[in-house]
Amino acid sequence: MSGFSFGGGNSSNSFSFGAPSTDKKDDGTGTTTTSSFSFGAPATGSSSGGFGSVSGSGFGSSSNGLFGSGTSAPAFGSSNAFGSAPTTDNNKTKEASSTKNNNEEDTTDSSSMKLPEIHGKLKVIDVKTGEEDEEVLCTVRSKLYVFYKEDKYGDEVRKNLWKSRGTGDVKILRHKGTGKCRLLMRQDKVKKICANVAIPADAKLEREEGQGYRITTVLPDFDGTTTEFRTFAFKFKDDSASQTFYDSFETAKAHNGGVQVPEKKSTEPSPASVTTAATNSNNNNNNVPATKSPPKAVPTFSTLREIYGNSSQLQRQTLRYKNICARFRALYNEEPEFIIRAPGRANIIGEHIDYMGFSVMPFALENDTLIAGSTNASNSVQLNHIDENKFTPVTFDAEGKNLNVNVSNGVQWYNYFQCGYRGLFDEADEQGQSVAPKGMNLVINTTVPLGSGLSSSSSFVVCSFLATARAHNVMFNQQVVGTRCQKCEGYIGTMGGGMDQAISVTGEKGKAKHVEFFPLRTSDVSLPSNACFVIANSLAVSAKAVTADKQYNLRVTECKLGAIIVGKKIGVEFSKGENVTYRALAEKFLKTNGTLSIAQLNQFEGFCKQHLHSNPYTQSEIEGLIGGSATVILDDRRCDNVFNVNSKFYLQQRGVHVYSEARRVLQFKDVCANGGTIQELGNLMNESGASCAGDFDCSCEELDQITKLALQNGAVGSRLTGAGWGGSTVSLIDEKDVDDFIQKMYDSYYKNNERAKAMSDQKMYLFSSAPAQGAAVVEVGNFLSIDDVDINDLL
Ligand code: NG1
Repeated sequence: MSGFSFGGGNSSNSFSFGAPSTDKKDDGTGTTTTSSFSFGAPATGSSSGGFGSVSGSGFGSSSNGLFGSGTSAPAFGSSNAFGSAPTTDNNKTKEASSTKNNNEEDTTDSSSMKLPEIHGKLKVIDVKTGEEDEEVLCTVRSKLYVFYKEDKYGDEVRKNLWKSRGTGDVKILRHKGTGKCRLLMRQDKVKKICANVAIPADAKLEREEGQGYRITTVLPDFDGTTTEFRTFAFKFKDDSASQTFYDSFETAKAHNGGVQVPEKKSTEPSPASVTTAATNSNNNNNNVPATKSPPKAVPTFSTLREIYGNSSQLQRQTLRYKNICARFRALYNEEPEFIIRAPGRANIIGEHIDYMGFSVMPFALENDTLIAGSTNASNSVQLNHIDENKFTPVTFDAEGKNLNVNVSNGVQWYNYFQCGYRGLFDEADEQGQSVAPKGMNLVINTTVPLGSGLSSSSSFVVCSFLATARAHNVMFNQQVVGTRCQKCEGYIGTMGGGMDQAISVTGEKGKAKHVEFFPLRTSDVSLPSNACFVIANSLAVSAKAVTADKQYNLRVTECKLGAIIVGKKIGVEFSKGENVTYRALAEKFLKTNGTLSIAQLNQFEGFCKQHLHSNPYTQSEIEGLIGGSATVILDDRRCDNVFNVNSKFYLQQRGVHVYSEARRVLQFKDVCANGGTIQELGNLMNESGASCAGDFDCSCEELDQITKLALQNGAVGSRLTGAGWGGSTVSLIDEKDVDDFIQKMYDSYYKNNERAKAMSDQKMYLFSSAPAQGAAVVEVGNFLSIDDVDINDLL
């Protein structure tokens, strides 16, 4: 069994394991791979909570829930998907003979054991204890396999096979003292530790969706005498479980930062090639290797300057923070324990493709939601908004994961808070952390204009998640928060992707982000130095939660149906419960899970034109083509509502938009990476806008007018941003022209606009914005000591 070996005897390559255990010698025992097993773990929490039809008023722009629909994963069947699994009598004999040994091993106290030096190349481990000194980053049910290039059974030499190590709880543990993380899996049947491995900082997880939620990775495995890199495969019950594992693994890598995997010396085939022949070719068109940021912690700041810079806004922001503290004091007769802020966003390019799995390019705005809070001794969560005339105060029981986000009588403003609140408990639960719900006192304030397409809803959900987390003394990294908030915002009833929550959490000052999904990850985008963005709100309110059935959710549904039908034509099937996306369609067909190239996206745009007609489809035609009830196949109550109120479905146009827009995002990224001009970027934005207004039909008269005026007034590119049907535009301007541009836009659109006249603050509808800081905890103590502003000067 060759694998990877450690290079160089240099101690800088050393890394730490958790406690080694004597029972982890890899002999393939402890398991026979019979074809059935069940997952005892409770279902994840992302699915419950009603998705009633959405109506009513409230917090303007709405939300999402790509995974949140209670997707029931197909049960794990046989292990055949993993290629040749050992089911021979030989195996059974081995298992039987090893059981006693395993049980003995199980009683071994591993807490004082140390990993010995290995060939002088590794240091003695610094994680010297057992699980009691480690916090659990996640516990997920999994089936585990290890890849063998060669394995001998009697005279039989078998090559390239996966051996099962059984089913059990896989945990990622972080040592409380050293912060180092390891992965541990204990097999159910014989309670044997079947994996105990370090997680190097550059370990890679390969996800193989459509392969039974399988994740493969190469990790250093200590078998009692030697350490070798081995290829592991984890198979989870569904996407959600594999996502949880993925997120925690990435967190662990970040914690173990600085530990490098030595150079590989083996030519061991990739696990994908063994069983699926999938080649993860480098088909990313971007010549510059993307530097993916590892997941980071949500930052804590003690001064507002760190968040808002030295902008002219600093004084206003200071007053605003003082105001929220003063209100808190007046309401609850105490100081807040914390303040959380989470921003809205503008999307530069990549519209209506996040929920189809494709990457987008947004940036965080300075406009944000604030929540000041503390815990209370009662069992009630008290919500007060600064603008209490518009947002009536509300109190609800601290029910944690049992809270039902009830939107059956229309979406109410506080439902968004409840999404984030519930999301925190869902996440903790899924990660195996028990968090007892506490009562909370809270005050909310926002400067993200509602219904403006700038994601006021997600900034509120993210802020609520973090406030609840902070109050309960738990915290997750940015990637986990972004991913979870995408899911939990789905309790509102719209089927959104994860763009808004992702950028609200990961935003950084001065940086636009290329955001990719499944799993969520971001990389920085360097824009040309003269690029400047101006946000112009059409002032046509885009209340997406209210109109979801006829607009946002209809589009998501049209895309899913188009993907199923094109799939039927080209021989790609989706299974029940699978998240149907245009990206998954292409990846299944191409047998890849890498970034799709521009050529591949063009190919699939062509498939949409070829296999879908441009006339609208009816429900019955669709059902004839997909071979059954659309509502049953899509398996999502929110789609049922779509079918109840729509009779025409424009599948070709939506598919063409999605693939062409995904392509434009890659082109935009390439232009930035190659030092291109703002005019080139502007052209792509204009094409995107035309595709949104045309093929995707998500514009409106006001948005069309404003983009036209923007181009006349000096923008090099202008398009609607966010979901559309109202809301805002984003325009790209040469920095030197910005003041002139804003003046011209004011004169040509807002000066005589009645809605604008009714608003005192131009910054709520027309403003330039550089990429701003993402969500953060603000140290209240420091803030409260600021006395140099008069509280009577409040905003
Ligand atoms: P807004 O405009 O914030 O409602 C929505 C979705 C995004 C994305 C865009 C269109 C939510 C919370 N946000 O944004 O995920 O799909 O539309 O690109 O649903």
